[in-house]
Amino acid sequence: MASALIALGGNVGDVRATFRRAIGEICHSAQAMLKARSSDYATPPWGDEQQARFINACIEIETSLDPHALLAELQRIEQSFGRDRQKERHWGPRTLDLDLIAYDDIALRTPDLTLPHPRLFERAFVLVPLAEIAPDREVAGRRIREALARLSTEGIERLPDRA
Ligand code: PH2
Ligand code: MG
Ligand code: MG
Repeated sequence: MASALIALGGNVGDVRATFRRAIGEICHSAQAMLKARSSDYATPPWGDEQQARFINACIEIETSLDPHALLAELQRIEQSFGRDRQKERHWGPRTLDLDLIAYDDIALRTPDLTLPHPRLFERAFVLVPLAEIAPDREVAGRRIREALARLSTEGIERLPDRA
């Protein structure tokens, strides 16, 4: 079994309900066990600022799928929640985004998958939830909590748990 870190994001629809269902689906279909789940966070839109704020969260799973099989499964789940890559704009609004951030200590670069995620260290909306569940994990030789300390977390708000 391998440990995978997955970032969740979205800003269309009832994103928190989508997260809950998507996490169930990931565990079911990715032959995975949920090891940790962060809180949900409201975050200012990054990249394209003319859109609604996002909800973001991170999970850690243990999975027996290899990285490419896991990615395919995550993309299938995105589609089942209404994602259509043909119609959306880069960094634009979306119902559900599932990004594979890290998979054990594997480093790889292929056309469809780079590990660890190449923009992790620029994105407080990923590092804040990740630091909640894995502050001491090292990714690409950097400790998550130390990477986060270099970024502004302005506008990021932890949301209270939902019943
Ligand atoms: N995802 C994007 C573009 N911008 N901004 C925030 N705050 N959170 C996201 O998940 C996000 C984003 C496209 O994937
Ligand atoms: Mg993304
Ligand atoms: Mg994505």
